[in-house]
Amino acid sequence: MNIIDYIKEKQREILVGRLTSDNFQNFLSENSEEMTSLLTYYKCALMKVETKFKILNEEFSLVHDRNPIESIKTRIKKMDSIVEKVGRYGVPLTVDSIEKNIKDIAGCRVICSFPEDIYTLANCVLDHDDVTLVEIKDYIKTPKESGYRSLHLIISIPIFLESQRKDMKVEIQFRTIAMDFWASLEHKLRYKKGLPPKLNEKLSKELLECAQISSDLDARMERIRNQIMQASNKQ
Ligand code: 0O2
Repeated sequence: MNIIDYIKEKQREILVGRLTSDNFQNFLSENSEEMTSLLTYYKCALMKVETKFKILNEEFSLVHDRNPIESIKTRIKKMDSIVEKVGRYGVPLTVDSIEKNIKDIAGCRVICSFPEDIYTLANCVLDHDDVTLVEIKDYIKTPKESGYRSLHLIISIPIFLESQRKDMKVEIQFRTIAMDFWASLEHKLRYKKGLPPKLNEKLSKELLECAQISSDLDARMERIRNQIMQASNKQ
């Protein structure tokens, strides 16, 4: 970790500590019911999104005789991460502001077999008439400085409650197995405290190289897959 990242990390820790200790405690005790409802709505939206991908996977299996999805993981963002983002974005710590400004409270990670599957599935889900695209970040076409690769979509999807409709935002991260393998290890390093800065820098560089190697491997495996498919179509 370089000195600027180190300072940013410390500022973040102080900010989270400050928010967690005073404002945050008050906020939670005054809004626990509303926050619980909001998080439940996100959970419902996640259930809908996960089902969409399960259906698409089944249909692919039926029509194309293969499953493009290796696994699906869902999560609701932890309260301290929500508060950290509220602080970092400098937005008010209120339930409405959290719902408006923090777009990744509900997260769905779709792990695909091949890079092409990512775009096929993303386009399929965006074609659904109950899905609205809010934001797209393509870290596959333009990887992050760290080497991170993934396609992030923020979508809005309605949930129908007893007497109202609510449009909820869900972040979908599409990755291949190789991208996910890389991101998990890099995530561990990023949150590993107390590593000497020089070692951290060396490992970050090495991980950047690994990101390129795994991207090359993804492309190579996809080429092999395409050749197998072409050959079996000719038979
Ligand atoms: P959590 O709750 O642990 O999942 P931000 O830049 O944070 O203000 P945004 O749009 O959320 O706003 O950022 P970004 O970078 O588009 O997406 C954040 C999420 O992508 C992260 O979640 C990670 O899951 C993943 N991610 C982004 N960059 C990296 C990276 O360099 N390495 C790894 N391993 N994952 C990355 P959080 O924020 O960790 O939250």
